[in-house]
Amino acid sequence: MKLYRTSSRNYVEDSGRYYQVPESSWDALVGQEDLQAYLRSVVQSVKSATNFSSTQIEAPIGSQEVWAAGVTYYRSRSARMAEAKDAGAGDFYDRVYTAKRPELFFKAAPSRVIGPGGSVRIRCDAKWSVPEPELTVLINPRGRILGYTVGNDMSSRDIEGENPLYLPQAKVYDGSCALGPCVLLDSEPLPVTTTIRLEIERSGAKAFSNSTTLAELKRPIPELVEYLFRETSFPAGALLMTGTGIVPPDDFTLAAGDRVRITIDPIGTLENVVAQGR
Ligand code: DO4
Ligand code: MG
Repeated sequence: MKLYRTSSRNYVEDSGRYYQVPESSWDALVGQEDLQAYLRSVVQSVKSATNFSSTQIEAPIGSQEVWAAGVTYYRSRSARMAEAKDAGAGDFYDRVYTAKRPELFFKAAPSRVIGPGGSVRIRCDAKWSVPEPELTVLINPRGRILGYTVGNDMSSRDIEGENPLYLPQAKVYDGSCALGPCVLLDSEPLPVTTTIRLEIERSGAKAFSNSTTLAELKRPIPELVEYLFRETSFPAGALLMTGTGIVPPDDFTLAAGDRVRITIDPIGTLENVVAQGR
C-alpha cells in the first residue's frame, strides 16, 4: 500500500486502485496506533476513488520535522573528505563514517519542504550546488518506522567544504528539501538490492545520471532511527533522510532550470525543477 497526501485529501493506493482516506489530517494518520491496519480497513470498506489526480500530490508531510543522516555511504565520505581538505577538515568525515554514533542533523521544518513538481532551490551565494537523492523514512511518534519515501537533500558543496561549521547554511534554506511522491507503507527493511537512481536534465538533455543500491548504505536504518529518538521526542513523528550514495563529479553544479529526477522503484519518482533567487 502507498499513502498519498494531496491538496484536497489523503489517498491510499492498493493494487493500482486509489481510495480516499476518511481521516483528512496527515498528523492524525502518522499518529495512528496501527496505520497499516487502519488503511487496510479503509481499502476494504470504501469504494475506490475516481477523483485521484496525480497533479494534486503534495509532499508527504504535516507537522513532522525532517532530519537527515550524513556520511552513510562511502561515496559521500570520499567526496566530502576531498571538498573539506583545504579547510583541514577531511578527517572529520572519515571519522564519522567509521564511528559508532552516526551524523544526524536537522534538515527542514515542514514549510521548507517542496513536493513533487515544485521548485527546489540553489542558494544565490553558493557556487557549487548538488542534489542528494536519499531514501527517507516516515517514523511515528513512538519511534516506529511506518514506511519510505523519496527525498532530495539539496546541498551547497562549496559552503560546507569551506568549513563544516557552515553545514546548517549549506543544508537548510528555503526549498532545500524535497519529498514525495508517496509513502510506501512497510515497517520491514527494504531489500538491499533496492536501487536509488538520480537523473539531472539540462535543456532537454541528460546532464548527469547515476545509481546506487541500499547494499552501499553502511548503517542499518533502525539504528539511525534509534539514535534520532534516543533523547529527542517527536510528538508528530518525524522524517529521516538516510544519506546520499550518489555525488556528481566535482566539475558539476546545478543551474536554474535543471530537472532533478530521483527514482526508488518500489516507491516512485520525485521530480523537481531547480530555481535560484525569488
Ligand atoms: O556531513 C555532511 C552531510 C552529509 C550528507 O548530507 C550525506 O551524506 O548525505
Ligand atoms: Mg545528504
